[in-house]
Amino acid sequence: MTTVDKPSMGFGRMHRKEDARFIRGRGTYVDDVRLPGMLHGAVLRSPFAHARIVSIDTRAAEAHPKVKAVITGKTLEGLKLAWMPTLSYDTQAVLATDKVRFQGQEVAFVVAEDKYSARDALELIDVEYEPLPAVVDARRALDPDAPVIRDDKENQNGNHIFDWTAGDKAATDAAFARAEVVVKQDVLYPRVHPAPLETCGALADFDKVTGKLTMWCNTQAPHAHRTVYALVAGLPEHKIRVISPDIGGGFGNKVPIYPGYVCAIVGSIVTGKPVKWMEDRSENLMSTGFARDYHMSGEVAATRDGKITAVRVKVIADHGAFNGTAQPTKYPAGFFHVFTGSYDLEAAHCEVTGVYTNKAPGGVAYACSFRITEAAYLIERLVDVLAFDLGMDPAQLRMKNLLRAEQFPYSSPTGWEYDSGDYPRALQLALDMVGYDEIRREQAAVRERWAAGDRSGTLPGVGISFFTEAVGAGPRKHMDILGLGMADGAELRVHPTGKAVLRISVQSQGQGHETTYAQIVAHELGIPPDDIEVVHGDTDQTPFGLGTYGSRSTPVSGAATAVVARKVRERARLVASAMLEVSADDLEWDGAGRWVVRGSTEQGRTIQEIALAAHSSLELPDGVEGHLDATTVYNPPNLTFPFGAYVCVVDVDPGTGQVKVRRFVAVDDCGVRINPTIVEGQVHGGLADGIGMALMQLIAFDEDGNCLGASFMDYLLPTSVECPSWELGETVTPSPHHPIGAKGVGESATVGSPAAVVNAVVDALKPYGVRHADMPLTPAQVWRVIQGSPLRT
Ligand code: MCN
Ligand code: CUM
Repeated sequence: MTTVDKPSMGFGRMHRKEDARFIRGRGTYVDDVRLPGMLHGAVLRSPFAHARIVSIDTRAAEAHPKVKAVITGKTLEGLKLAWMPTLSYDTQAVLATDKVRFQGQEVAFVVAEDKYSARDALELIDVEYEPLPAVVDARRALDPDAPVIRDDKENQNGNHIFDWTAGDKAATDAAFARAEVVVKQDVLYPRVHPAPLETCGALADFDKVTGKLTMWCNTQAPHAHRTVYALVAGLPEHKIRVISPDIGGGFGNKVPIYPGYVCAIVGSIVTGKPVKWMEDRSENLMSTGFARDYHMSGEVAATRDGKITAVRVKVIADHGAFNGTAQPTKYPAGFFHVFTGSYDLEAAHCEVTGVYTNKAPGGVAYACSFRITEAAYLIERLVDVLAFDLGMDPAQLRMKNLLRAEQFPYSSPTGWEYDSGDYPRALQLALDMVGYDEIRREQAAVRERWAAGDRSGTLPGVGISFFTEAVGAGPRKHMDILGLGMADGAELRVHPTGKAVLRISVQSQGQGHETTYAQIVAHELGIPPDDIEVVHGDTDQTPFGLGTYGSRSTPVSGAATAVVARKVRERARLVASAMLEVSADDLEWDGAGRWVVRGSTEQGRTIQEIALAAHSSLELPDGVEGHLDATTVYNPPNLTFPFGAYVCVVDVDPGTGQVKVRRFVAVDDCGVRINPTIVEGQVHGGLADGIGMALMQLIAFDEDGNCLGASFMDYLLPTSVECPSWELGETVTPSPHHPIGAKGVGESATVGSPAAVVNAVVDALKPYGVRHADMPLTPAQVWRVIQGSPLRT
């Protein structure tokens, strides 16, 4: 049994329905699925970051007694599948034919009776490579002498992918020309990786007799994948079924289509047997969708007393060897142009240049809300740099510049319309919760002691971050991916006994959709959440929609769910009017599951009674259909704009460079909370992400493009040891355009927290005159920063 705060209203704390199976080990992940006669695939990967393929000899592998097929780029060329489209209208090699363009790129695929034999046989494939110089530093990618990576493309201009701008350049330049103060800072958001605990994988089962392809795959976007398979492989779309079962974390890593998926499909077609492919940890870290890799240069114009007037930004975006990012077509830099953040500016402008490098493709992942991570980090770092230069308190500087409640809905200088917010209230709450003045007093005492020559102990630092997100992609007139509009369907059936089945197009990777979507229906219809089954992640069973990423599920599918439940409620009203023999206009919804006669609420019918009547022989008025089932497609009118105020307190040991996060206060506003426990879980996860990125995570490469550290020995995930006990607060500013006033929250804390941690560490190092330091602030990095500081003694 699950417990609910207010069972009749649906919203509130409730244990997750799906946990009943997860905590008993009864989840079904892709690797748990076993089909009769199933074979196993393994991918041979390039050891070089950039090399011409001279020859591939597969004879020894084919001779392995347990090997059923060896597939190379040549095999795929015959099927016109050697290249596939990416979600950004680029192409990506499924298996390399001409050259390899990043270390870990897919070169061949072996299908064998078991996975060990498949892996063994990889070593029997002999590939002759001719190494080429690699492009590793994105800032060098456009140099005239840089080797050209994508010589497969016609009319390709060096390693250039796109130039993109937003905002008003002339107005911004004018504001800078007038400015009393200008600060400038280069800020790197390094390459990091979402590293979901379950790696990517698929089980392809092509049935030659029916022509049907069933694809078990841990994808965040099953419907979009089905459509892309249909377009790429030429299979009819109704003959493709994508089943995305339980997923052990996605974080954007499971949005793209990876070569291994296509190889599994081809393997199944070639062998006539189901073929499973699961990557290992190193493959996941080396070759699948990474995150960030933005080289940003920001400038802030302000008055001497700290009123920010304009922001100007230039970015070199490293997209790796194939432009495989998943984001709405119109926005090659995602939603980076929300970089004006939470502040009231006169003007803003950004220029983003995307380049190819000899690294794995990707860029949009790791709870980024389409690059809002980069944007929020940049502006929050810049505001602290301004505070540093002006000698102002960073909390006061933010208070002075935050948008005020009466400015909403707010049109931003780069084209967004923020739906609702009360920013100063959230920041004040966070400052109160942390006891800001008290911590500053403690810090002042330490700094005094330090200045007097006693340098024992650690240096305390306080970092603030205020962020605004834009989530819920998106309005069809502005947003599509590969031409597919970003609306989502929902279907709701109510059985005769009043139990319901909700079918949604989004796919949970751990966010608890089976619970929260049931709660939305419960809220609208008064059917208890335990009586509502939520079906998701199977294209044969659910309506079309673009999937779960960009924290779009609640803003889009959550809205679709409320709307479809309201449709059912209206149908129920007509049936109730027949039951009660009163006009439908005389009925009102009591908010707790009953249609009642206006003015005499004891006369009414529960939704369960109405459901039974809707399936019975009760005579219904002309034009009223039986049953209560309904469907809908929701096209959001705008994005939702959640926001938050975070304060981090750290203690830095200047002797070792060690950073300890002492406290972390997070005030989030995601509008109406469907399930506060789940929201808090999402925030906890995102805060841990922030500590990971700020202090320990980096996918690094040497100058030849070798990936340094494709294992959890080098790529560190934060644990409870590194994380403090989170202190959460909330404000609730409902979204005015969302049917239940909810905004997305799944990525908020990942977006907002890195800046708070970095600002805190830089603040701690103020006695050394440190104004900025790039992530990750590992002990070595902190130590380097101190060594390079002007005030080191
Ligand atoms: N929710 C709520 N009230 C709100 C907003 C959300 O109760 N006002 C609930 C939702 O009903 C849902 C959860 O919080 O159960 C997250 O909702 P939402 O913000 O809509 O985000 P999505 O469901 O679209 O999830 C995507 C988001 C993304 S893009 C990444 S990346 C990320 C994240 O979710 N990946 C995750 N959180 C994750 N959490 C887990 N466990 N695993 C991942 O892979
Ligand atoms: Cu940018 S990671 Mo989430 O959108 O799946």
